[in-house]
Amino acid sequence: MSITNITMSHLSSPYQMRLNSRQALVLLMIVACLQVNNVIAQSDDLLLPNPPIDSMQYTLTPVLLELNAPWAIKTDAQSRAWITLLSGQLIVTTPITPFYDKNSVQQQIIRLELPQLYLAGQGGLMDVLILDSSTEFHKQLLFTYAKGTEEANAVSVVQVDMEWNDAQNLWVVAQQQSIFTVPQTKSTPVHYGARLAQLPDASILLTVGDGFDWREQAQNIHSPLGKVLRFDVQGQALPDNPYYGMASDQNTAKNSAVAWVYSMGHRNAQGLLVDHTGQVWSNEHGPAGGDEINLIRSGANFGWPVVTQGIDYSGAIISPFADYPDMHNPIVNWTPSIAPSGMSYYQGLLFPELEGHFMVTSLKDRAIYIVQIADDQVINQTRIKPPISLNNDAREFNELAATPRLRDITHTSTGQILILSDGDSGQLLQLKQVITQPLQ
Ligand SMILES: [Ca+2]
Repeated sequence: MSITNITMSHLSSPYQMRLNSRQALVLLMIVACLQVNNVIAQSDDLLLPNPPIDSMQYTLTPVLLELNAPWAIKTDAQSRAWITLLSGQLIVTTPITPFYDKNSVQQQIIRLELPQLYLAGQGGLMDVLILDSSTEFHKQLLFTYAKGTEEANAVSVVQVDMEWNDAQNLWVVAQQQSIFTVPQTKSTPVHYGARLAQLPDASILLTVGDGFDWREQAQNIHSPLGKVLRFDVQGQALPDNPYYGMASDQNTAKNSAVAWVYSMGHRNAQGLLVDHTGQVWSNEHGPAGGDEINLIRSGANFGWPVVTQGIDYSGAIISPFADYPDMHNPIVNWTPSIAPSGMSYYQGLLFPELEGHFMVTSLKDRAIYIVQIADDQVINQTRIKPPISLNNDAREFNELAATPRLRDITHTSTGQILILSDGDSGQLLQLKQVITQPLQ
C-alpha cells in the first residue's frame, strides 16, 4: 500500500474513513510530515478534504465538576487548562494530554486579588489570555474583570505574572499590575464584552460591550463602549490604530477613547480570536436575533445599532436597515439568536473533520456551531449537541445527560477540544468521538 494510494483512494471519498490500523498509522505519519513542513497550517493549500461532520458522533466527557460560574478557558503550550470563575478565582490544571488519565488531572485554585472587583449580573472575573511571552514555568497572563460599583463600573485589564514553584509544587503570583481600564463607566452589570486576544505584533485586542443602555455609543468614535480596542501590554494606545490621529485634536479628544479604537459598531462581543493567518474574528450577541460572526478589520464599522438583523427584546424594531453604506455585514447571522459565547478556530490532529473550522459555543441553544468560512463566505455550518457521557466511556450509551448551556471552548496544542459549561455547577468537559466500532 503506497502513500499515494491511501491519500487518493480513501480520502478523496469522504465516506470511506474507516481505515485499518496500518492505514491509520501511515495516515498519521503523513499528517505528521505535513505538520512538520508547516503545510497543515495553511489549510487553504491542504488538498485533503474534511471528512463529513456527523452531529451524532460526539459526546462530552466531564474532566472537572462543580465549577462555580466558569467564564473562560485557555490552554498553554503544555496543555494545561487555565480557567476563570466569575467570582475572581483562577483554576490551573495539570497537563491534559491525549493520553491523560482523567483521575490524574489535578487542579490548583488561586484567588486573584482584583482591586474593586464588581461581582454582579454578567460582571466579575471574565477572560484570561496567555501572552506569547509566556514560557513553560513563567506565565504572563492578562485578565479582564468588572471593576467599580453598581453606579459606576467598567472593564479593567490586569496583568498577572505567575511562576511555577517547584518546592511548593504550585503556581504563585510573582507580580501583578493594572494596565488598562475602559475610560467610561456605566451603571448596568451587563454587556461587558471583555474578551481578549493577542495579534502577531504582540498588541492586545479587547472587546467592550455597549452596556445595554448605551447602544448609541457604539457609533460614537470617542466612546469606548461597543468597540474593539487595541493597545500594547502596558495599556497604551498604538500609533497605528485607525483613529489615533484624532486624539491629537484636543477639542474633540478630551476624555476620548478614540486613540484606542480598532473597530466600532459592536453590541456585546463574547468571542474573539486571531487565526493562523493573523485575521481577527469575533462573535457577538444581537438583540432578539442578529447574533453574528464578524471578520474584524482595523477601522471598520460593524453597524450596531444602525444595522441589525435582530429586533429588540420588546419586539420593537431597532433599525429599518439590514445594510448601510460603509458598515460591514456579518459573515454569519444567527436569527433567531443562539447566544454565542466562546469561539475557537480548530487546528489539530484528533478531529480531522474539524480542521480549519470555527467552533462556537452557545448558551441559549446548548450546542456547538461548527462553521467553515472561506473567502469571507460560509461554506458549511453544522450544529452539534453532544450529550454528556456520565460514565466516562464513549462506547456506552446508557448514562447520558443533555447538552448544557455552554460558556467557552478551546483546544490544546495536541488537538483536544475542551469546553466549559455554564452556571453555578459548571463543568470542564472534553469533546470525544463516539467509537462505533473498533478499527480493523
Ligand atoms: Ca453587526
